Amino acid sequence: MTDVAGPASGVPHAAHWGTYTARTDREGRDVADVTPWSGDAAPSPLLGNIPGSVTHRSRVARPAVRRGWWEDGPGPSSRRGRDSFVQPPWDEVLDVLAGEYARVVREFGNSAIYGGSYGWASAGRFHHAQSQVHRFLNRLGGYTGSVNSYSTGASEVILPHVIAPESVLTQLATTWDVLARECEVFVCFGGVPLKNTGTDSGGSGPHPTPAGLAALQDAGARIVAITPIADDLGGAREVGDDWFAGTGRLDRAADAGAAWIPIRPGTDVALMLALVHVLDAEGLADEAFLQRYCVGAEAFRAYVRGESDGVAKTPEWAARLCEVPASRIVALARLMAAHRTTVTVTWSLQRTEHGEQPLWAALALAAFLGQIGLPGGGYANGYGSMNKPGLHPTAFRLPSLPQGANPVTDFIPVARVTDMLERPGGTFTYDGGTYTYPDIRLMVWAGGNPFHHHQDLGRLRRALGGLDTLVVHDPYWTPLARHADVVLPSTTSLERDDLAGTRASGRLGVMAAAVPRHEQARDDYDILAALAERLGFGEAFTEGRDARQWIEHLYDTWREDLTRRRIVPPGAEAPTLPDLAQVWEAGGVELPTMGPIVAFADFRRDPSAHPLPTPSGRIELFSDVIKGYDLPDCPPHPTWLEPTEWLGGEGARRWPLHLVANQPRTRLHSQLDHGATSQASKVAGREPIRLHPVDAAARGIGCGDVVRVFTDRGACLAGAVLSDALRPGVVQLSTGAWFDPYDPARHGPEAGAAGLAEGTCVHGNPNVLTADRGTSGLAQACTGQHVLVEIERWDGPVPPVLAFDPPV
Ligand code: PGD
Repeated sequence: MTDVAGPASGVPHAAHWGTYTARTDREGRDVADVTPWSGDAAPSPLLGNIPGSVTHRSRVARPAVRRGWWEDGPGPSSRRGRDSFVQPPWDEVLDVLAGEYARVVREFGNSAIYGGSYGWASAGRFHHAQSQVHRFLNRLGGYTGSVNSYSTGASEVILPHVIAPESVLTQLATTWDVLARECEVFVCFGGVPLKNTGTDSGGSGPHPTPAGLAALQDAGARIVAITPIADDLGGAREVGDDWFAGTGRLDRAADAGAAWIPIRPGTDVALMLALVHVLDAEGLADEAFLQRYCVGAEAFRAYVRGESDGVAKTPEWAARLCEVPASRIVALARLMAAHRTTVTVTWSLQRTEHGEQPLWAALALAAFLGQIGLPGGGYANGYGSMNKPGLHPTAFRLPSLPQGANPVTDFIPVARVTDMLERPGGTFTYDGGTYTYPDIRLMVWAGGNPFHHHQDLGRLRRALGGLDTLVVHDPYWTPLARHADVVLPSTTSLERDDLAGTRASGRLGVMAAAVPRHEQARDDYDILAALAERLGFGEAFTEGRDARQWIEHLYDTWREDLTRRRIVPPGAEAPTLPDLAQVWEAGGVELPTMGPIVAFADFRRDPSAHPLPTPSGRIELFSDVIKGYDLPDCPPHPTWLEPTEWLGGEGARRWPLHLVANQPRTRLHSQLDHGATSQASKVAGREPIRLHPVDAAARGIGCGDVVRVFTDRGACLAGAVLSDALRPGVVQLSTGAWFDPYDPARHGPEAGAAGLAEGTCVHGNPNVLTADRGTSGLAQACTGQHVLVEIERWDGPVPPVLAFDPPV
């Protein structure tokens, strides 16, 4: 494979956000510039974060151990995140850490190790950090793991009960070519935010979504973006009721465009129910579809009509909640019923309290329209949420590292991590079961950053204090690494060979090492192999292979399975694949992809021959299974449930602004926040927060001001940007600014003297504000998207951002 590139040469490489050629600097130690892959029509701007990232000052140069842990041994400590670090040699650190793994297993059992290690890490089929850790821990005898993701935690649990697994909805969504040809009305709850479509986990190839959406617009489809933020769909604008009131066939030339319905955040379910109410009341519901393809339509209809709870879900009822005029709701329902209509919901809507409901209510709406399974009509999930839905995927699985089996049965829904630490022995419900939180003593994290992804960071910080040991593998001094006891410097993907790929991209790409390893950084694989050796299962972990031999092994066995043994999905032909040397030479290999897809077409054609994988085999608008769970916060049919934090509730008197903490447009999550693209977006060195000019004026805030954003749970500083793309009362602060808690000793006492509380994130991380509560007792998923806040101009001394300055 690769010898590290010389200064002028470029090597093929890939990130979750795209395929590119990396050229190194004169010394060959860092990436000087990147050139997007020629096959990518819409390269992600996130590529701009890569140059300079390998040797950035925030790299972990050598192993580091928290002084208190090194000197006093493992145990609970309030010093995590505040202590200094020592830097013993690798071997010494590995010896002591292996001893600690052995101690915890001996004294408390394997379930006392939390190894969920949630996170995106970097692209790569072999060096995938989480897979490596799981393989290691399984060979150690197991660990407490996590289920589901922060991205789609609610979808992953509710959708299999009511239509199909989340992966089916996203992998096998109707493709953009079919939509452009057939779809007349595209109603998108959450819009189609193209900023998210640069990314897919594993290493994206082409990015066809912008062109797909443009083709739909060019074909004259009426696109309706229902979101508090207009630029969730580029070019969307507020329009009058007459825009929706077209009858007969749309005049594609005259009526094309995107309409913005600036809904009050968190109230989409009310709007969806009212749309169903109109369809039902006006005889526009497709009764034959409901009869043939659904169960539970009558119970759900009784709820919509108000027969079961005394409240009819009329447009007037909904208008009071979602602040969309009743006349507009009626016009939209009629428009949808008259045309080939797709209803789609972005993932962000389910990352809220009761996040199961918008998914289910949108499904019910699509079912009442009766177009599920028709080309260009029906129900979808996640257009605009990633570089996945609407693409032509490959039918073949990709090579991956075998992780082995985990003998420990304890687990948590991934976003319950703080609860678990706070309440060992306490119980929680999840998808119909009641489970007990284990007593965790050692936590290991590789390739993830809970100080980015988790909610209520103050609570998380306190909860981490109860551990005996926190181990973090990361290339960078992330906020999690700063809170760790043992920090192991990982290589970045640019320092190692690997293969990249996602099924949606239909490509397996080469990730060739571009530069040598930084300082004392090691591959996660080598670190874990060295620990495994010390713990007596080195051979079981490595199977006698080094990294290069593993990549060859994974590729060769995968190729053998597909080509010679012809283990391929039904209906797919075995592909022809070159050997690895040829793939390396070519920089990658294209895989055959599926043709145009119409989601649920087989089911529509013959629901008996192609039943859905739900208990009834049909779409469930009422679920007996969920009824049996008897959950107050997840009733057995789609239901409007008032969230704890929304602008129509009591809390809004004190916290009058609804903050949307969405995905950033300038980086992936918290990755490479120090990169050029991300840094260029900062305002006064902080994360930009967008406010409507009216809300800003009411608070005396001007563009570029530093503001303090606060709730009862915590506060952060951010840089103000005024924008009328937001509905008044709504503010937007993306996730991913590295958590930088104010500490007078580090940041200087002046801001504290002016009233800035310790722990305030001086950089603008919204997860100091968000509540750590699950979506419901069903999925217990992340609800970080929404929080009520207040904002004031910060006139005191502004502390420096120190998040990227290493603690040693
Ligand atoms: P990343 O910033 O991608 O965030 O949360 P996640 O933890 O995945 O973290 C990946 C880490 O991996 C980085 O620190 C990076 O340096 C490290 N890394 C990269 N390569 C390697 C490697 O080879 N080895 C090792 N050991 N480390 C590596 C993302 C999560 O956040 C997600 S998916 C979503 S969708 C959620 N969204 C929201 C939201 O909408 N709103 C809020 N408020 N909060 C959210 N959090 C969630």
